[in-house]
Amino acid sequence: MTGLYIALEGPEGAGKTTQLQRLSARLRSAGLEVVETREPGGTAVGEAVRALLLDPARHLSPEAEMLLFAAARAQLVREVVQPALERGQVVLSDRSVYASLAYQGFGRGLDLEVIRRVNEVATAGLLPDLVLLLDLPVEEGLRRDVGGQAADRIEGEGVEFHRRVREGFLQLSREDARIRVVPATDDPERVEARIWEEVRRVLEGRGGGGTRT
Ligand code: T5A
Repeated sequence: MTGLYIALEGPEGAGKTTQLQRLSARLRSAGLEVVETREPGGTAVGEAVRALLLDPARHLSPEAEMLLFAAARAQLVREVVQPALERGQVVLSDRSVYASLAYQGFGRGLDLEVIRRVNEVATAGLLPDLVLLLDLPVEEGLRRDVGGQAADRIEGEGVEFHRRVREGFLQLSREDARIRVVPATDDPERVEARIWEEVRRVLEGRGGGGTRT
């Protein structure tokens, strides 16, 4: 595979969607072909699963939740991510398998090794080449995210849950060199510039796309 697989991660309201659009524009200006996607979602099946996962009226067990995220991911990898990487395109994904480790692992308390094994099947061992972890205090992210809309099922978890998720992401970043922490409290222009530095470094120093575990 010759493409490049980049995921944006972070606690709620970190600015992933905003920055994904800005990064996409920069990459296109540099002459690269970009495929934008999101998790859960990005395919017809994945979007249906997303609606189920985020519906505040549903009560899902942590195990069912983890498996549904993995099911949506399995469809996305085969239908969108792998084909785009094979075409040599850049895949920009709003979230990835790392969200399952942070939310279902650190947040819900499921065993990280079990999540890894399930997702090994879901992703066929494909991991992002680069994970941009937009980090900010949980309270600030939740404040930004409100925007007059009702919280989805996961957003609506208590602040302690979201603190465990943030700490989980930071712990993962200390153990995994593909995760780069980008402070997300600055204004969007500064965050964008910082992200571009990270991506340019990877573009300059790399060969093939997507990393097999
Ligand atoms: N999930 C997901 C799991 O539990 N397990 C998994 O495996 C996966 C894949 C859906 C939920 O599913 C969970 C995580 C989530 O709870 P999501 O759609 O990514 O995932 O949900 P959110 O994280 O809530 O994403 P949001 O779209 O709400 O937030 P973003 O994308 O991080 O932030 P964005 O860009 O929409 O910005 C939010 C607000 O802040 C402003 C924006 O204008 C907007 O109003 N903003 C800034 N304000 C000030 N300074 C900046 N630098 C700003 N950047 C953006």
